Amino acid sequence: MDYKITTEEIWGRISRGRKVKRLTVSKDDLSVSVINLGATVQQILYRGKDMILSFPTPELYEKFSIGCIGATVGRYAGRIAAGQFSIDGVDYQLTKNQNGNHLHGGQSGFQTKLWESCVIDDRIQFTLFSPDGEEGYPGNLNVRVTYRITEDNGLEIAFQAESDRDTVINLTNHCYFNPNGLDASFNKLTNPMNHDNRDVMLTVNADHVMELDGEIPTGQLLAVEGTRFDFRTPRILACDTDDLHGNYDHTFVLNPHGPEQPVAIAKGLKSGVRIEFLTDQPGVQLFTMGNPGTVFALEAQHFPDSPNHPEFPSTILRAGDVFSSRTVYRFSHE
Ligand code: FUC
Repeated sequence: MDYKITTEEIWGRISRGRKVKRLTVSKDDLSVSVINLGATVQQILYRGKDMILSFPTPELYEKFSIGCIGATVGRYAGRIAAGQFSIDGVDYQLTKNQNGNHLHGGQSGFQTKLWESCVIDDRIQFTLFSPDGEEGYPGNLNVRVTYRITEDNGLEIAFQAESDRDTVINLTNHCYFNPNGLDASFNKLTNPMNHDNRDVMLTVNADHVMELDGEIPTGQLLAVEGTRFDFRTPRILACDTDDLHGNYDHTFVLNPHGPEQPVAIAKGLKSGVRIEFLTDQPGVQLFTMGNPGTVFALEAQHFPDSPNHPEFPSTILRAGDVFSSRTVYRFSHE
């Protein structure tokens, strides 16, 4: 095996003197650094180029945890309307942490936690215990996130979770990409001239996006045909700087696909780098950020507010069952 765990270091400290660990794994053209704060992907270097947005210190990850930069988001990634749902007639009230709704697991979502880490062969594994009642969720929950570099320059992310009571779960990774490469400092974002998604072509294998009422899905699906959501053939990912609504924060309903079939492809026109997204999840949330749309997240996950939409694939995790999902970011070059 020619992979290498090249570094395992104490990267710095956050509040209450807590230490943040950083681990790096390298193989072929890919080098990936992860930190135990939020089980976060802190850096992806492909052929020496930075593919994701990152902060240079752990303090910044703690301070701006709202952006979930590179992080593992949970228990429920995305929104749950009014923070309410029921399972088998039992009502639950979650914390309402955004515009009267529950977002990304609440104030103390998984992205804010210090996870336990260990190295198993060529994998880096993070584990977290979330107690019964945390943020209003039922069940003592054990979560595992495992990172591995595949044989073909992919970063594989495997999620697993188990609860001792029936609960809901929706886990995702929240990397912000630009296949043309980013400077390894968030500060560069303040200069809009630095990066531009006009140089990024995106393809998403989805005939529909979710209709929204405010920020919450109505349950209706909208055909992408003839809209700015039609990424079924490669389309420039850019937002119109004159239009505040030019950014994306929308759920794409993925067309049926096999686990080894990319659901989305992003191509950097300047760099010739291609990122293929593979997942077993039913949707991706496209979220663009910066001016103009400097970086984008494609969060592979279940649909927002699924616990209140019986017509959506279920996000219920039954006591004793194992939740598992897998997402891969695969890099190649022209
Ligand atoms: C996405 C969005 C949210 C939020 C977050 C950081 O999941 O749906 O609106 O801003 O990312």
